[in-house]
Order: sequence, then C-alpha cells, then structure tokens
Amino acid sequence: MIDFLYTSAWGAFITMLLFQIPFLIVFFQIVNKKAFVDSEPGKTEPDKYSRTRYGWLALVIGAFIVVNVASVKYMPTIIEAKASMAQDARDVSVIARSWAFELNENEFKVGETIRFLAKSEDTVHSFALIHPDGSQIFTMMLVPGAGVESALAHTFTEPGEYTIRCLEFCGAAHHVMKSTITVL
Ligand SMILES: [Cu+2]
Repeated sequence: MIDFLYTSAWGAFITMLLFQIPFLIVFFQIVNKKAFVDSEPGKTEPDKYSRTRYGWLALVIGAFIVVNVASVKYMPTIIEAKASMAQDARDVSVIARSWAFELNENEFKVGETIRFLAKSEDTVHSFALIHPDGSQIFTMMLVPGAGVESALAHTFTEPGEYTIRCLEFCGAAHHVMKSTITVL
C-alpha cells in the first residue's frame, strides 16, 4: 500500500485527494449552512433553489474529477518518475558538492534513457537538467545524509549541449555551480 502511494501516479493523486477532502467537507458544510439554514438577508425560499444548487455542485465536482484524472499522466513529474523506474535505463551517478557536479559519464546518444542517481556530499543542492534551448527539463532536490540517492530519468531525444545547474541557493559560488552533458 505504501509502495503504491509512493511510486505510482495514482498513489500521488489519491494522497492529494486525502489531504483535500477534510477542507472540502468543511467548505461544503459552510456553503450548506449559509444556503439552507441561514437564508438572511435575502429571505429566499431555499427549497426553490436546492435543485439548481446541487446540480451545479455535482457539475463542478464532476469537472474537477474528470480534469484531474485525465491530466494526471501528463504531469512532467509523473512522466519522469515513470521513466526512472524503466528497466532499460542506464544509471549515471552524480555527486554534488560546493560548488561542482561530478558525473561518472557526461556523453550520451540520442534515444538513450539515462537514470541520474544524485546525492549531495555537503549541503542542500539541486540537480536541474536544462535543454540546449534553455528550458528546464526537471530539477530534483539533493539533501545531504538522505541515505538514498535522488533518482530521475530522462530520455534524450535531441542532440546538443545540455546544462546541469544547482537551483537551491547553496552559498557564495552557487551561481557558478554547473556542468554540461553532450548528447550526440
Ligand atoms: Cu546551489
């Protein structure tokens, strides 16, 4: 059960819902009380409107669920998390320390799925992979002493020079903490 919550997209979605449900219950209770118990100052007859209200409510909840369920698999983090469990991924180890990255490999081929296993040796850093066009592909936080490496995988579909940057402020030379990856 715990594995399911941690490792699958649906687990993440269910966890999010569990955190939201208490707030939703309180919210709807307040709405309900406002509408049906305390009808001041409009003095409208609540019965007349209840059908429309519940109809709307059902529509909104329905739309919320449909949109969330339909979009969950397109979330970048979910896509990367799935890729990081891919069987055919090649593992590359990354050590982050103030203020440099040490990769055991930094030349890959187009089409390769690389699983980056990264850890920090001193303070909190991050490992951000940046596309040659400047857009960020992902970032993951590296906490020293975490015990396990942070892992994310990416399938390189375009050749070029990719940049790795630290996106967690980690001291005086944080801005120069970067490295490059070449994809052929
Ligand atoms: Cu930094």
